[in-house]
Amino acid sequence: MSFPLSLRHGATLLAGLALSFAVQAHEYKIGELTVEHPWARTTVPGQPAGGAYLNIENKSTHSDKLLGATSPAAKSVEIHTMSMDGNVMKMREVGTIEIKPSEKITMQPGNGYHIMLMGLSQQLKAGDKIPLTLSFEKGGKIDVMLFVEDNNGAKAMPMDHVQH
Ligand SMILES: [Cu+2]
Repeated sequence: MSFPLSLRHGATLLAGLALSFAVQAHEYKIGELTVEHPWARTTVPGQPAGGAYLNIENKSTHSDKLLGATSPAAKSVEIHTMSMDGNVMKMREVGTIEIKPSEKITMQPGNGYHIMLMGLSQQLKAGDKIPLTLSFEKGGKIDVMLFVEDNNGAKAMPMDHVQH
């Protein structure tokens, strides 16, 4: 499923991202996989879904695959991608992400991959820490903590994932 998203909002989100990286950084290593700075955007009261972002680096000589994720804070967790289709930004569920040897996957609001927390059981507030378990084909399960961070983009488009 996809729906149009204005470019102007994408630019606002990127500005928010730059700020959030300056605030905090944390990372997790399992084997040759490194998960950097998992974080989630704040949500407004009643918002059913939220976006989460992290970077995954594969330092091994073989490919691995992110198969999915779970969180006690969400009914389900999906992996999505956003891309440009002419002047329109579209998003769709991708299911899995392959990470090739020496490749680094970066997630950010407004472009490329992101993680969707569907059916949130709570409002995500700045400063909250939300557990997330990532499942990799070869690397197995990695437990990380999403740091909930406020950013201007979250306020600019609070409903962006409601229509999935
Ligand atoms: Cu999405």
